[in-house]
Parts: sequence; C-alpha cells; structure tokens
Amino acid sequence: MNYDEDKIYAKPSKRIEEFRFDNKVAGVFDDMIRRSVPGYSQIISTIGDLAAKYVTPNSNIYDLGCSLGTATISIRRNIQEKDCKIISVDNSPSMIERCNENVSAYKSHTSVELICADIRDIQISNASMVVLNFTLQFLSPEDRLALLKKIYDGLNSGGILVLSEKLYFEDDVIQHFIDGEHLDFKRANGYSELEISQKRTALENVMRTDTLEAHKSRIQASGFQHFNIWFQCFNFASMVAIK
Ligand code: GEK
Repeated sequence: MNYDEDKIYAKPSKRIEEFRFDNKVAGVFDDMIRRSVPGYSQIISTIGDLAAKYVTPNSNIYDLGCSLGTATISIRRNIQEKDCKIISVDNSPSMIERCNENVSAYKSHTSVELICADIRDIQISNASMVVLNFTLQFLSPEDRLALLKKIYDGLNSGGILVLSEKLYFEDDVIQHFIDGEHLDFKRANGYSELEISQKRTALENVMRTDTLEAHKSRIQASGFQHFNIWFQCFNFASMVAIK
C-alpha cells in the first residue's frame, strides 16, 4: 500500500472537529495507523498466522472495521483451506473504496465480500475467525456486549475472535506512565506536540477505551470461556477468545 503522509493535524486549528473516517483520513490511514499504533505490523502478521491455524474449510471469516483491508489481505494470503469467504465490513465509504482497490490487487482462491455497513447491522454465521482489529473502541460502550454476543453465536465451535484495542488503566500512575511511553513512540515517529494534542482532542468523544479487566468480563459475558491477551505494547493490546 502506498499512501500519503499523515499531516491532518500538522497546522493549528481554531476548532477541532470530531474525528471521522472520511476521505481525508482514508487517504493517509496506512501511514497514520503505523505511526500511531505500536505493534500494528506484528498484529497484522499474527492475524495471518492465526488464519492459517484456525480457518476451517467452507467457513466465513469476518474482518469488522476493515479500513483499507490490511488484516483482510493478511488473512487471505495465509488461508490454507478451500471454499472460504472473507467478509470485510466498514461503515466508511472512503475506506471501502480504497479497500476494494487494495484487495483487488491480489489474486487468491479465497473470495472477499466487501460490505459498507455498520457492524452492528450485519449477520454473522458459519464463522471460523472474526477480527475486530481496533474497531470495538469506536462503538458506543452500551453496544459492545451485543456485538460480542452476536460474534459468539455466529462462530463455529473452535472458532477464534481476535480483539485488538487501545487499553485504559485504572491506576493513575500506570496510566500516566504507559501513556507517556506511547506519546514518545508518536514523537519518535515524527508527530509534533501540536499534532498529538489536536488529534487527542478530535478523538476524545469518539474513541472510548476499556481496561483489560472490562474486556475480559465482557468477553466472558458474551459466552466465551477461553480468553487471553497475546500481545501488548504500551497501551495497545491484542486479545483472543476461542469458542
Ligand atoms: C486495520 N481494522 O487496519 N461499523 C463499521 N465500521 C466501523 C464502525 C461501525 N460501527 N465504527 C468504526 N468503524 C483496521 C483498523 S480502524 C482503527 C481499524 C483506528 C470503522 C472505521 O470506519 C475505521 O475504518 C475502523 O472501524 C477503525 O486492521 O483507526 O484506530
């Protein structure tokens, strides 16, 4: 993927609008997520490895909040089984348009269906793998359990959910420490103090993070008995739940 550099918050703005996954963001998203989310590449490649292990023949794989299709492409490259279908969903038309271009650039025996819709409105069935890679945090907190229940119900026995999220820590000292490490990561990737603070303001009401404990109890309440975190770098984590 070859995208422009993220300069969205580089200039001072009098009024910072709420963050939206619009055309401007979609155009720089690959650069934005790689410079903002520590471990992103590792998580993407592990999602591919998990697809090789968990995807079963004749099943569906869901990439919910697929953005540009980076996880979709990693999954598709690694599926060993026949007659599987990847269903990739995002409610941003700009993301889906670019995702279509990215996915179409590769040949594969696994088909991909791209759906521009709210992940709360789609059906999940016959799934061997479901990926929520940094998407749940953008859903209203009161809708999160219902989505996870729908995923649990739609997964086949032995199926896997990969849930990656930015975490929040109740211990103020730890929250401050880990947040500081993340800010240093962004600075090291070339973001200025102005960019960091303006983006933070834009995301304030849009992205609401949970603690690891909240994720664990919600996952368990949705029906899963097997859950653990498999990756963490600062406040970014990836978890798995197996049905
Ligand atoms: C990746 N998974 O590169 N319904 C559908 N899509 C949604 C919804 C919703 N209710 N809410 C947000 N989105 C990707 C990265 S980005 C994460 C995921 C980030 C979509 C939104 O349009 C955006 O494309 C994506 O979820 C979140 O592996 O920006 O930190």
